Amino acid sequence: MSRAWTLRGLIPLALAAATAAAAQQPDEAQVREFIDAAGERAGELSVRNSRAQWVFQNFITHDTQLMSVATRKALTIEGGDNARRAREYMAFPGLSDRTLRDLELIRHEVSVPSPADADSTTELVEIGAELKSLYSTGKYCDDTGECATLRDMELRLANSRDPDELLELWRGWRQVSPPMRDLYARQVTLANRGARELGYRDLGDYWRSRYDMSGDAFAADMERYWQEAKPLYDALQCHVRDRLEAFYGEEVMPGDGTIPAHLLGNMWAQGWSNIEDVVMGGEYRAPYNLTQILAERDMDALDMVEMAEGFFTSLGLEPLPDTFWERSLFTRPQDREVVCHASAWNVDAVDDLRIKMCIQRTGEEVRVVHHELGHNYYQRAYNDQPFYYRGSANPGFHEAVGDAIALSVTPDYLVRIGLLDERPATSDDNTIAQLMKLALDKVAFLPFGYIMDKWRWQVFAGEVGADQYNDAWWRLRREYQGVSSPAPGAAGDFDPGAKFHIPANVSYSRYFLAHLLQFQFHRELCEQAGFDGPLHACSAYGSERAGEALHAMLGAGKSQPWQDTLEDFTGQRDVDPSAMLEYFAPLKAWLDEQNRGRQCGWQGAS
Ligand code: X8Z
Ligand code: ZN
Repeated sequence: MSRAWTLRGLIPLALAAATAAAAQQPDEAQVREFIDAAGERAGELSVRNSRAQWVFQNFITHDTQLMSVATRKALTIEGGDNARRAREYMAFPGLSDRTLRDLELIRHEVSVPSPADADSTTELVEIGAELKSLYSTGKYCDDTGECATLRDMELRLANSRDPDELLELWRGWRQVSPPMRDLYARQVTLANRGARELGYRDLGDYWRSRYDMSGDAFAADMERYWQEAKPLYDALQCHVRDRLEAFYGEEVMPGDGTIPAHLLGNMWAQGWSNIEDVVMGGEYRAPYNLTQILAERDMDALDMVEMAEGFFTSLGLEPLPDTFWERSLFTRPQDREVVCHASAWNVDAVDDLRIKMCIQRTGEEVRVVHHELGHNYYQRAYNDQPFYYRGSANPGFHEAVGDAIALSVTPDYLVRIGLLDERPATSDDNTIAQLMKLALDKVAFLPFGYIMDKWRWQVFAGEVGADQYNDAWWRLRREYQGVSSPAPGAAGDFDPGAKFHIPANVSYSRYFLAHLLQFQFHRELCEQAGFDGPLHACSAYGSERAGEALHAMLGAGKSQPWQDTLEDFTGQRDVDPSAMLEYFAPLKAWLDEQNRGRQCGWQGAS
């Protein structure tokens, strides 16, 4: 089946014929002219919007919010017009495969498409900015009137082992989201209309359709990847549940096999490494503790960023520009409201690279810093591509690069950069502890990474109305994660809104894919580096050969289907959970041993 046929096949035939009849048959050259001009205009508006968003997100006030709405609106209108036009052109016969693919990219340029009328666009964009503001300025004030930011609460939730305090923090943060619920529902209505005007069933169908295959094929692939990784997750869930019960006692556990969400050391129960001590007890020690090393060496946020940059330059990539250090935000300012959720920018789309983070001195944050620099290095590598190819091969690639690099943060690497004085002795015990620490983040994340969009797919398809948002959310949490709500919900609760990417409208399948892809990337980087040994012991640090292969992949941007880019880099054409399974194989064997005789599984499991 040719790609041209496939792309055209995405548009219902009757509709395509009607659209084609309404416009004049353009020739290839005219369509290419449109593509270039659209890229030029959208490129300009996008830089203007980046500047306004940067100011808004670094300085949240009434006025900066309005300024950000103005530029986002201009971009949404331009993007929407281009997308609708692209769709019309796609209905004509005779266009080359490349042109059809470019039109498809234009059709997907706006992440939250608006209906064509100006009032709807204004309303949609205003809702978007308001949701972001509500989330980012949200605080929880306790009975004594003391107020805490999300960052403060996350830190306490990571370290406290008092179930009452954990429950208060968990419930406290969920007070920010009920005011978002009706705004969110209205946004769903508007964005669905926008998606339909572009030829999709709803916004979920639109989001799923940007992976160089039909949206339905993508949904089936996501499920297939999940099924492949699930036995590893299930083994981890069973062991962690058992250890939590041993630690907190039966009265804190629900008794149905699920884990209450407030006990996992993370505000959303998406990564569990903060309760490593509870899970591993005193018996097994990881060979090093990065949080402790950072404290002992008195490293600050800047040192952590320099450490991450040093990894990329060791691969032969260019240092970050001076402006990166001048313009980035590394720590939370005390005197103003900012969006603290970490992000990476290329404001002028050339090399005005920046990150915006409220860095805390923990090992977990070292990973996030690498994650963000992965975005920056990607953005710079594809900056000379035409506008519509400036992006990652698929959204998962962008999220996987920095994480793949951080997988190379091994004890050997820490010795090489002088953060450990000597290589810790390796034993079976500390290998298991090292793998467990990582699995508590990477493996535990998988079902969460999956359900964030599964929930939205249901919502966007109209299967779940606003008054069922919370119930549908907890059904998925239970079914896939085996995690349950620790407190009965109240009418109007909107727990999904307490997670950044829901109010910020960032699709989340990208992170699920990235958690699998990063192990494939790591495996390839290690191969290029000539490493011979178990995957978890490899660091590609210092390998220019690995760096070259990586840079070639980054530089391709989205100039070709992601399957081709993945094949060029790794020789594989599909996301392959086996790389992650290989990495954690010793841990899986150990977990199976631990779980022998335990009753695993939970009520409501899929
Ligand atoms: O949002 C992020 C990055 C920015 S793109 C910090 N991540 C997801 C999250 O925090 O929920 C990285 C992993 C998952
Ligand atoms: Zn990211």
